[in-house]
Amino acid sequence: MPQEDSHLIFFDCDGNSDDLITYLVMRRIPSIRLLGVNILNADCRHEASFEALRRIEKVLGLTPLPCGVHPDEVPNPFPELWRDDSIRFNSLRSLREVTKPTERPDYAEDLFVQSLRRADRPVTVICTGPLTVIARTLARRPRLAEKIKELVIMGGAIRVAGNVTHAGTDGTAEWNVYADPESFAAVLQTNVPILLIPLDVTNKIPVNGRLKQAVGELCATSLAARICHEMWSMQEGQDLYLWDVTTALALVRPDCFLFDRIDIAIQLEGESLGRLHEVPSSKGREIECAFSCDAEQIIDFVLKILS
Ligand code: AGV
Ligand code: CA
Repeated sequence: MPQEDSHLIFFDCDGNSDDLITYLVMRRIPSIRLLGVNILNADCRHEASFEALRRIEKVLGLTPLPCGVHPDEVPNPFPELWRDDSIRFNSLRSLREVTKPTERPDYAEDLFVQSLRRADRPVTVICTGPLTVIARTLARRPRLAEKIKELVIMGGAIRVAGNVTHAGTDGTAEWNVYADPESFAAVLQTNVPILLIPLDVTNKIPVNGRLKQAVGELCATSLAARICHEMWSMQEGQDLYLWDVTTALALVRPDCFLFDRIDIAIQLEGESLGRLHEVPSSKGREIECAFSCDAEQIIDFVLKILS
């Protein structure tokens, strides 16, 4: 594929299994040119996820890509138990044999700024965690917005229930938005094009028995499949979906999704903190939003990439 036709991508994630599997999947898609990856200390322990990412590269024989971390805590932290899973990734059978990285990661904001500046054309940013680093970068260097082609964001629950069920919340918000609502709001204030992949879509792709079995069958011949399978087995009993993988695929397989242009607003206080509201046209921030997807086709595509 000629270079101009490839997707030039920066990956901004927060280091849970789904984020790392998204990284692994993207590195196996020929039309994706990945410039670098940032890991936010949100749904993980950033040192542990950085280590796991380097181990994944090593096991799969991939050249290490520039990687940054953002060590600050987000305003509304993710559950400790979910975050600790990232420590356990490093002792999975497929990952524990390779040595841990000796180099230090970059600072997320520095890496993001450099990657955008050096890019020969505007970059698509795939965001699968809170928007902390994106918001800070754009606040300090608003002109860099011109180097962002689009933000493809996993977040929000528009016409369905949310997944934040903390005491004091009413269950309408989604975790990535809830964890740092002010950053999400700040990004809505910019004029960077946004493509949102909310729970409305990702609810259709649960990591269920059928998907686990299909990936399990690939394990005999695919190390990539083994890494995924081991992560999911370790997180057995958690209510997992292919949230972040689906988000990356909205870019390379738009044919599998139904999109709509809508206006949204974000709730910044009260028990619906972090809720995204769909508001009448021109009353909010216009975005492109996916509302539905062809789950069969998406799963088939993921299985092909992992095989
Ligand atoms: O809300 C979905 C986001 C995605 O970016 N994350 C997980 C995905 O990486 C938060 C989340 C919701 N439920 C979770 C999550 C669970 N049961 N375990 C870990 N993280
Ligand atoms: Ca995530």
